[in-house]
Amino acid sequence: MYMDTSFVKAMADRFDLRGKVTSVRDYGDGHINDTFLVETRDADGVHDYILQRVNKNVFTDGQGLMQNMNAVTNYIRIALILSGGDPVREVLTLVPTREGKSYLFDEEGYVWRTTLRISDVFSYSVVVDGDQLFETGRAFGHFMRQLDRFDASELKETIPNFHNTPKRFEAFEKAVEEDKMCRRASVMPEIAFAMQYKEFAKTLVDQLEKGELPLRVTHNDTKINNVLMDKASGRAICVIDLDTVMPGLVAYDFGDSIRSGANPAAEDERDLSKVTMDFELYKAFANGYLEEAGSILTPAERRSLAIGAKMMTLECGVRFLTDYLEGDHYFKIHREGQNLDRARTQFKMVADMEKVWDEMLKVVE
Ligand code: ADP
Ligand code: GN1
Ligand code: MG
Repeated sequence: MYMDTSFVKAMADRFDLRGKVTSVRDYGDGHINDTFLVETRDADGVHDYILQRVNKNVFTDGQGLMQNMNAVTNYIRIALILSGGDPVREVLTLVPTREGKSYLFDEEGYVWRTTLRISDVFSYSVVVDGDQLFETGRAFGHFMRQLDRFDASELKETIPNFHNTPKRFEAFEKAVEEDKMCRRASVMPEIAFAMQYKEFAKTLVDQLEKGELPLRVTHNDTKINNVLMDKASGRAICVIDLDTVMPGLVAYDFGDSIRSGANPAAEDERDLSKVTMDFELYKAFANGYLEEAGSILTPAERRSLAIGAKMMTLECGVRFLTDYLEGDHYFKIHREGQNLDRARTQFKMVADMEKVWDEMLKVVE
């Protein structure tokens, strides 16, 4: 989304940054928020910050969201200090506004916030080998364990029913029925593919309702680019994008990383012959995740990880297709048909998972 540079600079100026703002530029490739890299300068040199405008259509309770982010980052920071970790590089640090608040609202009601930019890092949008995904798995497993004793009742549900897959199907069926953009006829095979999974979609929420799976504090948006990696060592150092940290199932976190990481092609790749669910990458992620979090999971939760992989991939495909049918108002697009291409890659991965389903279960059990 285009935003006037002088406006973004003025927003940056409202935070208590070191020195004078010298530049702002678009940053990152998230589908939801608007992210900017801000550079400032003072007598000590150049300083970098990450400024974000939170998407108010997606996150309707900006205040609750920022309370969550404050609570979670403060909790992790204390744990890092007590355990000899690095509280500057291993957790996000919110920079206060000039009035001492941790965020501000602009005139249109958008939340703006600033974090210290963690330096000398990179993130993967696709991985090329298992070691990279093992590291990502370790990072998200570690994050879940860090929050194991965090009081979940402190957290607002920033997006209600975020991973309630049956509800996602309801929204999908409504979009199919309404066909606002007259796109339905062109996506009949994709609609049919998704509809085969309507029963399966209930699996995790049913298990949760029956008490077979525990609610924990989970990240819920464990796309692989939400882990920052240290340039020097290649090791994962910080989990970011904390807007959806709330009570959830471990299957969601495990699953969304497989969705985004076990495919060696891009999320919007048009050549589906390049898109696969790479079983070696799946195993690598599972090994990293379980190394960190395995000891606290119940047997039912372990089994649920594979289900989560299929569920999150299916759910995300359904969400992309819903958005395509509704006119692309949720996920940012950079070209026509991008959400449809995204849906197709997800469904291709689900189809691939069916071929190795028993092996997928075995790895996590
Ligand atoms: P979105 O919700 O839109 O995905 P993110 O919070 O993930 O937004 O931020 C977008 C990108 O900006 C990330 O993928 C990461 O590359 C970068 N980023 C965000 N915060 C920081 C930070 N504090 N330090 C360094 N890079 C960051
Ligand atoms: C969005 O913000 P980002 O790009 O990390 C979305 C996720 C999807 C993902 C698909 C709040 O994540 O749920 O899995 O796109 N985040 C939200 O790429 O809806
Ligand atoms: Mg992100």
